[in-house]
Amino acid sequence: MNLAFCSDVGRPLPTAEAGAEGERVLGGSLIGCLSTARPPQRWPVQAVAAPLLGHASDTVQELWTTGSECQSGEFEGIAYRRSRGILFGVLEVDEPAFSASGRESSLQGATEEAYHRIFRLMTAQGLPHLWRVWNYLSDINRETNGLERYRQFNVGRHDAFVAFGRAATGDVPAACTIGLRQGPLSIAFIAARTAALPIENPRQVSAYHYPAEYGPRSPTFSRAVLVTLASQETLFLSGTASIVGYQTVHPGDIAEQSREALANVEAVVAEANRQSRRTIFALPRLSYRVYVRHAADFPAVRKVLSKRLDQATEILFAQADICRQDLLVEIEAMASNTLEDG
Ligand code: 3EB
Repeated sequence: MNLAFCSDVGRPLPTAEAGAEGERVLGGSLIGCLSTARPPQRWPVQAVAAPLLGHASDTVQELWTTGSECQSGEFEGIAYRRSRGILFGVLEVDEPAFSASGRESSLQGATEEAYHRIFRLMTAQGLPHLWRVWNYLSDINRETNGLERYRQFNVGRHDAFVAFGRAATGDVPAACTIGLRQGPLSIAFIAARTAALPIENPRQVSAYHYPAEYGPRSPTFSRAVLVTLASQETLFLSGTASIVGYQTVHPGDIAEQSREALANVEAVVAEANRQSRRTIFALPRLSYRVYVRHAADFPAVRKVLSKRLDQATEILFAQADICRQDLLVEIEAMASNTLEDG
C-alpha cells in the first residue's frame, strides 16, 4: 500500500486520463478560478475556489495516487474512491438545506451532518482512522446568531466526533479550515485502516485545548499526523498560522506572521522527526499550500518563505480567508519519505 501526492505546481502530473494511470488515482483537488465547467473525472475532486497568486495558470490540479487499483463509490452524497486500506472522499453540503432551527445554526447543522456521513462511510468501509481533512466554507469570519461562522463549524465538528464515540482530543486528524468567497460547505478527507500518529507543536497549545474565549467548542484537529505505510512515511501538516500558545501574535504584520507561521511549521516538523526516528523530513522538501488573506500581501509572504525554503520547493499560493479575523496567512504542507528497509 502506498500513497503519493503530485500537483502541476511542481512535477508534471501522470497522464491521469490514460487508463492505466487513472486506475491508480485515488482523488484530488482543483484549486483556483473555477468559472468554467469541469469535465467529470473518474475520481472524486474537491473544488477549491481560491484565486491563485503568482501562478502562470488559473487553476492547479492536485492528485493522490496509489500503487494499486482503486474502486469508486457513492455514499450519502460522498464521492469516494478506495484502494486497499486507504479511502479519499469529497462531499459538499448545502447549508440552506439545514435551516437554522432552535439553537443550532444551519452551518453547525450542516457540519454535524457532513461528519456523521463521513463517520458512517468509514464504519461501512471498515476504515476507522481519519488521517487528514480539508474543510472549506464561505464567510468564515462572519457572525450570525451571535457566533462567528468558524466557531459554529467547530461546534458541529466537535459534536459529531463525540456523537460517534470518537476522541475529540489527542487522536484527531490533521486538518485545515479555510474561508472562501462563496460556495457550499466542502469537505475532503483521507481515511484508512491503520492509525496515524498525531503530532503536536511544543510552541502551541493543542487546538483541541484552546480556551472558551475562542468558541464554545474547541477545534478538533492535531497539528500534524505521521503515517507509516509499507515502504514510506508520510507527514500531513495541518494549517499553521501565527499563533503562539493559543494567541495570535503580530496582528497586522504580514512579514512577522509569515515568519511565525514558518517557525511553527519548523517546530512541528522537528517534533515529527523526533517521533519518527526512521526518516527525516526537511523543510525545503515539503509540498506547501499557502493561503494569504489579502492578495496584496503575497510578495511579502513569498519573500519570507524564500529565505528558509529553496527555489525548487513546491509552493502553491492562493487567496483565501483564515479562521481568525486577525490571521493574515496560513501554511499547510505534506511530505513523503521512502523507507530504505521497506
Ligand atoms: C490554528 O492554529 C489556526 O479548525 O480545522 C488551522 C488548522 C486552523 C486547522 C481547523 C484551524 C483548523 O488554530 C487555524
